Amino acid sequence: MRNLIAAVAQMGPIARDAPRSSAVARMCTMMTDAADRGASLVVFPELALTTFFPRWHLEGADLDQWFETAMPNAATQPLFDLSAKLNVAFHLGYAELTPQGQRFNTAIMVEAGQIVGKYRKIHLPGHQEPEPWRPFQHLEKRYFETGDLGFSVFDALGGKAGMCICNDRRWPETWRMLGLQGAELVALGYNTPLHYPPAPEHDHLQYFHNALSIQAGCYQNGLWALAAAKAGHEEGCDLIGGSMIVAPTGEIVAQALGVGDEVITARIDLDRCAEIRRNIFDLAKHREPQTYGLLTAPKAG
Ligand code: ING
Repeated sequence: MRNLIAAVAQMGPIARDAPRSSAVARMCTMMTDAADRGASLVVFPELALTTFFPRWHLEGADLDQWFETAMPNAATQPLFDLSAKLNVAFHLGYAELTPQGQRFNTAIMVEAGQIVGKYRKIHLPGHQEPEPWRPFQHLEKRYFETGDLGFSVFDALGGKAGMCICNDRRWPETWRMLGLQGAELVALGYNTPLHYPPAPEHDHLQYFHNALSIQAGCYQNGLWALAAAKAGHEEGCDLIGGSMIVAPTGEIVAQALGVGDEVITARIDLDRCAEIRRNIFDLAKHREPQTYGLLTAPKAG
């Protein structure tokens, strides 16, 4: 049995004018709480250092201020230091501005003070141009490039770990790419508004679609998921909570109750992936990729 206690640290709202230090302080408090409960990993949300800025049309310095040009940096060093002190690995989402001027919605996995995994969001939701009809914007396609690191799996926590970010979780390709590489645990963060302007008739389904996507991904690939929301009423926009830990069977083993800062934990056994991967979803034995050509064919037009 490869048991570990995993934690998901859901974060409540981050105000637009809140310094990164306050978000980091909140995360340090939750990492300490997780460590007190015996956790060896804690997962933080997508873009966890600041408010969800793609909800506004920003240009120039007003946009640049939301990005990290180095990681770790002065603002996040306390988290790296605490992680090393407590011997708790962590997953963190943030906006990355590279030295070459590229912008990505990025997540890292840090173990023993070192970055052991990095992922840049591939499925960018929202729109490129400001759309005034919307009560709030969702300009991820304007502010970020499509991730260029692919879906990768790396050694961490005594097993094989992978990451994705927010909208990625809705796409079965995300989970299958990680499953095909042997991922046993997938860490992810999300910022999901309750109101989806293009289809408001689906607003009441946001929690259901969140769980459906993650549970399906886990079951169909035989892996654990640790999903952390940025939640609550943030700068006039309600974000869903629903942070959860899901087993390879698809069962939700822990779930956040509120929409504020909240740590949930579960004892997970990475060896339980085999119950699925050696049977119903033995990918090597049962997949028929020669029939799946459409899945990777280039988009028409
Ligand atoms: N947020 C949302 C998500 O995929 C969204 C965008 C909301 C898509 C609601 C569909 C419905 O959870 C991010 N940041 O991707």
